Amino acid sequence: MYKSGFVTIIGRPNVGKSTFINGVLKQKIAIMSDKAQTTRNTIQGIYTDEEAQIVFIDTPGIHKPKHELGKVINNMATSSARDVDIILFMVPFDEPLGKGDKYIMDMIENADIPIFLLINKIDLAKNKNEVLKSIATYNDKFNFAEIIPISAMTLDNVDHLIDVIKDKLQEGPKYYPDDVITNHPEKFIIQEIIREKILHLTKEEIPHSVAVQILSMKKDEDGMLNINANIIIERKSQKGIIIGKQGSMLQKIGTRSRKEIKKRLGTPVFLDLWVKIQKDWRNNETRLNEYGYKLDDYWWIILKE
Ligand SMILES: Nc1nc2c(ncn2[C@@H]2O[C@H](COP(=O)(O)OP(=O)(O)OP(=O)(O)O)[C@@H](O)[C@H]2O)c(=O)[nH]1
Ligand SMILES: [Mg+2]
Repeated sequence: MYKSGFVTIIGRPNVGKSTFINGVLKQKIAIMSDKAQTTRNTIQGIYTDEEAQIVFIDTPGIHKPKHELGKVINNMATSSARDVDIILFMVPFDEPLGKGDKYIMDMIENADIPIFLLINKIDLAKNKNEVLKSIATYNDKFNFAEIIPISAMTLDNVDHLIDVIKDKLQEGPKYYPDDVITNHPEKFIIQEIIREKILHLTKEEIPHSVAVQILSMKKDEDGMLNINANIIIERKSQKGIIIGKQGSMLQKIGTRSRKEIKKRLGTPVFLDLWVKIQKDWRNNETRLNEYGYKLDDYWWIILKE
C-alpha cells in the first residue's frame, strides 16, 4: 500500500523549519539564516521513497506583525495548517515556552489531525535533561500526538520522525513524479538565493526591509543565463549599505549569488543587479504582490484535487 499526504511545519521565526526541510530533502529548496523571518512564502518540499510521498510545507515563522508584509506572511503560515494531514510544530529546546508559542498552540488546538511537537536543535544540548525539561513543559500544555526531539542540522532522529509520519499517513497516490522536489519555479529560487546572500551579509534593519525582484531571465546563444534583478530597499541610507564602499558590498552579493545560482542550475550566469528604493513597500499591497508576497492559492488547488 503506497501512502501519501501533506505535512506542514509551523513555528516561531528562527526555530529551524527551513533547515529541517532542506535536510530531509538533502537539497536546498528554502533559504536559511540566523535572522528572524527569513522565509516569506510557503514552500513545498516533496519527499518521495518506495513507501510514501510526503509533501512537506515550509512556512514563514509566525510572529507579531509590524507591517502588511508581516500580516501576509503570517496568513500564509496559519492557512497552511488547514487541509493537511499532519502538523509539525517546531520549537528549539533551549528557549522557554513564550507568548508566540502559546499563540500558535491556541491556533491549532482544535485541528482534528495529529500534531507533532518537534523539539529542535538538540545537537546544542549539553545533556539529555535539558531536552527532557523542554518536553515536559510542552507536554503539560498541549496534547501532542507525538513529541520528537531532533536536530535539523545534524539530522539526528530525523529518520525516526519520517517513520512516525509514514505510520500516520493514509493510503494515497504519488502527487508528484519522483524527481520533483519543490513547487516553485526557477525564478523564485534565484530571487531567494540573492535575498539570502543579502541576509547573510547585512545586519540590523536591512534583512527585514529588503526584497528581490527578477526583471528578466534570458539564455543567450552561448548558453549564458542573463539575469536582471532589482534589490528593493526602503530608504536612501539603506542604498549606501547595500552598495558599499565603491560598490564592494553589491559586488560581494553578486558574486556569492552568481556562484550559487550557477551551481543550482548548472549553467553559467551573468547577473545584473540594481538597487532601487521603494518607500514603505512593506505596507503597500501592490508592491507586495509585485514582489511575490501574496497568499499563494496555488497549492490549495493541489490539495483539493
Ligand atoms: N545548532 C543548530 N542550529 C540550527 C538547527 N536548525 C536550525 N539551526 C539554525 O537556526 C537558524 C534559523 O534556521 P532557519 O532554518 O532559517 O529557521 P526558520 O525556522 O526557517 O526561520 P524563519 O524562516 O525565519 O521562520 C539558522 O542559523 C540555522 O543554522 C539545529 O538543529 N541545530
Ligand atoms: Mg525559514
